[in-house]
Amino acid sequence: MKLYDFPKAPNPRRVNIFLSEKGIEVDKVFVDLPNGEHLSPEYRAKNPACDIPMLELDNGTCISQIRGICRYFEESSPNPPMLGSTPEEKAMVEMWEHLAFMNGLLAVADVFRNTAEGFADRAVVGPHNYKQLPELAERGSQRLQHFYTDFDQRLATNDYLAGGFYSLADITAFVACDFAKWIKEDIPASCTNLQAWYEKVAQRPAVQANP
Ligand SMILES: N[C@@H](CCC(=O)N[C@@H](CS)C(=O)NCC(=O)O)C(=O)O
Repeated sequence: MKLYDFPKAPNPRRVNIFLSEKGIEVDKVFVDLPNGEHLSPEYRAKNPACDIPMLELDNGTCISQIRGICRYFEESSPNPPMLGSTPEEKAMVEMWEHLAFMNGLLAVADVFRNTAEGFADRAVVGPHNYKQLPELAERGSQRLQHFYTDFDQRLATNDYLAGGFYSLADITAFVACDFAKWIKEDIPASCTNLQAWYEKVAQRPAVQANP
């Protein structure tokens, strides 16, 4: 089994933290993202979505998308559970992980990818080229501020995003907060619940092992 990885990027980091939480070690294949190795015919043949991370099983099956990869490991190594244990917990993890990805990580990505010079024709991850749209960067910035205030509110009455237990939802939201530092839009001082949660998650050995 091999995990195709570029550890500096936010999305692969989500899987690397998840695996560290579970104590799972996997052989890694470094993919040179800045030089476009993920767009090469060889990589594309394995993963037509042309993104990273991607898990290749020993039988040749290739799994992309972090939810797919994490689901594989959750089913094959259930402890500690990172996607919830009961039907209700599992649903809450799905819900908050999706919100964290959509409203947090993708909001930052909209700012970053629609402004950074290196992404001139690569404003959207994937096999197709899209030009940058400055309005999307502006909107991404607004959406990020709402992500901060909405998640701050959730954490006013919950220890973690899905409830009283730590999960992939927290990993995705935490990585989104760190990714926002790339665009210099850190957690606002007024979001005290979110800040306290951030500091608590930052202490976890699995997070520290994947800076
Ligand atoms: N929806 C994907 C997101 C993966 C993703 O966006 N990965 C980025 C790295 S952070 C990537 O592959 N970028 C390739 C590119 O910029 O062309 C998932 O859940 O796995």
